[in-house]
Amino acid sequence: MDVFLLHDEIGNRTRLSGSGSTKAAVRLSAADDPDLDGDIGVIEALDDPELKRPPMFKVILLNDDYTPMEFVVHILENFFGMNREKATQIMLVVHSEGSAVVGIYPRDIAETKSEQVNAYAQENNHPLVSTVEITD
Ligand code: TYC
Repeated sequence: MDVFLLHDEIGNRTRLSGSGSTKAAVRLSAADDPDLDGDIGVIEALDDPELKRPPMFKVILLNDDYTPMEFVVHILENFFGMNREKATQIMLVVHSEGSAVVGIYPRDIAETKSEQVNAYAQENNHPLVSTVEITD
């Protein structure tokens, strides 16, 4: 349930329920207060504490001395949807910096991708490893 604040012209604030996220002008009726009949108030939607965004997780690719560059590019194309140019650029970042974030996903997807990459590298006898970390 969303919560709203109704601001009337004399500074009173009333909590209301409803949905939406923008402010709206409302014409106050005599039922609210005869003195304010016809006046304009403003409804402000508050953040709903029950609707927090889920945490997101980074998949991080680690450098090593043995995995062929072309295999890393293949991984980035096939598991992370990068085109050849982007995959090559990110592979070179991992190679020179030691690691790079290659995707950000909800926890289950990040963990599944990381596990799939690690299993695929092992099947192909390469030491390539990815890890998962929560975003800041
Ligand atoms: N450092 C590897 C090499 O020189 C290439 C490499 C890049 C390996 C990225 C892993 O995640 C990696 N062949």
